[in-house]
Amino acid sequence: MKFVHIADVHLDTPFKTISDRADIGIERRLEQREALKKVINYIKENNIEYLFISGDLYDQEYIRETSISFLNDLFKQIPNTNIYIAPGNHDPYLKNSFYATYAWNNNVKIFTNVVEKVEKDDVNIYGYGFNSFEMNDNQLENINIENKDKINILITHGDLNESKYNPIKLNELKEKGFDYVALGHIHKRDDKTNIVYPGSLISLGFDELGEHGMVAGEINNKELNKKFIKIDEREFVEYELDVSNILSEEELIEKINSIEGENKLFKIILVGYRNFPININIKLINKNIIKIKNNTKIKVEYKENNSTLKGLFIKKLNERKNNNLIDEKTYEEILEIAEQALGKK
Ligand SMILES: [Mn+2]
Repeated sequence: MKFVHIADVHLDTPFKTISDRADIGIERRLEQREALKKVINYIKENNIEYLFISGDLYDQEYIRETSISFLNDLFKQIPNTNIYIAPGNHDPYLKNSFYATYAWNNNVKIFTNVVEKVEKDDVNIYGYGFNSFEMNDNQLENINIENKDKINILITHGDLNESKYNPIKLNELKEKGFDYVALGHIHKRDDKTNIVYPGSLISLGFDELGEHGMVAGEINNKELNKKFIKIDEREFVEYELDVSNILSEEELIEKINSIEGENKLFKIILVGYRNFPININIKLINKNIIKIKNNTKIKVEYKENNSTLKGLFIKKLNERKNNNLIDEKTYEEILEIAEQALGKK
């Protein structure tokens, strides 16, 4: 049997915090839809019999019916594929959720928080999911493989660490003896041979670096073969830029705009000592750079000195800082303003 396993699509998530640019949300949501189309095309082209979706398919808070229809129309395009969904903590099977109320195509099976077993010719598929935003206990005690001769698969959304999200102990899960466990929840890909997190289908931000996609697998005579297939065209990349030798805002903007990488979305982290106040207008920056973080420090080029106005000022300022009358950040801001007002020397 051949399957595709995806998780953590988070359809309709707003992508609000990943960028300084206002238009990144709609752009990324378009890419989310493209990613889903790619999954469906792969299934069509390779006659995949099973699609496992291990939760967080959408964000309950933001999902719109139009997006559910988009999804269901894709599912209609693969009528010979059995689709199994185990709801997660972001898309729980609530009474008023689209899982419960929408007229899904008949090849779609949505699990609830009660363990169910679906029997197919050579495969038994077990699944359960969330029916609220938290699940403190797992359902493993309610699952026992009945027929070891068949291929046995478990689909769920959960955490292999202690948490409020269906915590499962890895050794207890291994003892159950599934041929494949299709997990979701952890957005970073994690492959423990036959217990697999495919990771989020597309990256949701700079805490999800690297490639993102799906797992395509095949189990024959109880032997598992699988591969990761990259689906997300984009890759989030963090890039550190030392500004210590950059002397003007123009030069800094030129340096930032020279950072290139095909299909990469950059977060630029400015480090080192700045020679001028940094406050870049994102409109002047190339589009593949979506966030700029300023971690630079002010360069102090003068010392305490009783004979100059600046030296005296620094002495007083240091006294205040040492007595905890001003914090580090305020201290740096004052220094920067002082340098502009009183000159470099
Ligand atoms: Mn998730």
